Amino acid sequence: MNESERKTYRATARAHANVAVAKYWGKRDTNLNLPLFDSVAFNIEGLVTETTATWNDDDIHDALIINAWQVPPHAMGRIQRILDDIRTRKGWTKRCVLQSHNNFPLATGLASSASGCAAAAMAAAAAAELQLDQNTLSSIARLGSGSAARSIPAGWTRWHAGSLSDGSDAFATSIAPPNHWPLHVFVIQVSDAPKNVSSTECMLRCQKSPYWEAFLQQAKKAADIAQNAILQRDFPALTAAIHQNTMCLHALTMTCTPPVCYFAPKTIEILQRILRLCQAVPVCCTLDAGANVVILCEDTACPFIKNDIIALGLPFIQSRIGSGASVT
Ligand code: 2P0
Repeated sequence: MNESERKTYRATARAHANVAVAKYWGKRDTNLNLPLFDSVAFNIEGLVTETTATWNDDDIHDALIINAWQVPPHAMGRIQRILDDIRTRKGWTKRCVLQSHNNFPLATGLASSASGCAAAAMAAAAAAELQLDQNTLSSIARLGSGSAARSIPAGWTRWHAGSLSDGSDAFATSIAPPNHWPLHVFVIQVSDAPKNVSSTECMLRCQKSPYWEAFLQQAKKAADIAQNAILQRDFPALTAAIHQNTMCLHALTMTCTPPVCYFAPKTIEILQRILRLCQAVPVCCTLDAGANVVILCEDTACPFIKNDIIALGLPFIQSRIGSGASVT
């Protein structure tokens, strides 16, 4: 082995969780995580995964350690697809150790798989000294978890469903930078328990719901509607779009077999309070596949959020629209 092959290939990257205002829910290809339609999301500055990737010739398996917990081999599938892609581009047989730290609970609908796979893709590619453009990195992150494609670009993002069977046109791009619209983001942690049905599994079940076709019709229009509201900084339009899209998604999960209800009692209490508040002040909310609630609001609504929502005493994070993934 020559000297250059012995050198350490290591890099660290960070990525933020993202939450969709027009949701991804359904795949045209399950292996490549290719979506059926476009989705639109924003990154959350305060929810971060930081990952260090080290490529070496000594290990016989790839490894992922999250917050000091070693992920068992049978659960490595998602991350394996990312590392296999990078290995193929390099023509390497090296293995990769990923050491990852999240500053928020895993698998609670806070998109830890999105920030995790985005940080892993960026760190592993940088450690391998690959010069990849943002679209390619977004496609590689997508192999681990569909929504991770949206944690690569900055601010408000759109994940293009694309039409090619190899997925090379199914990446996310930024539609507006973080400072385009200085909204506040509150993440209310209703539960830190892992969700009992994964998004991947629930998406599959939902395609047999009697409401699937109706959902699909709404979801295919949702990205354009949300993008227009964001570009025009039109809060009432964003509120209407995000609430309709969120409710359509959860109505759908509740009508699959067996049904999935991601709400906890406190989720409904917060939802009802926000639905009341939003008639008077610029605030709206959404939920992903979990019990936690993500609230967006303008400055003038912050005191109302503190009085009506934060007063419930649940753990929360107050943040802003986040930046894209970066090598640190
Ligand atoms: C989204 N979610 O747009 C939607 C809304 C949850 C609810 O993308 O199977 O973990 O790995 O591609 O990315 C969560 O799904 O699913 C998700 P896979 P992923 O954010």
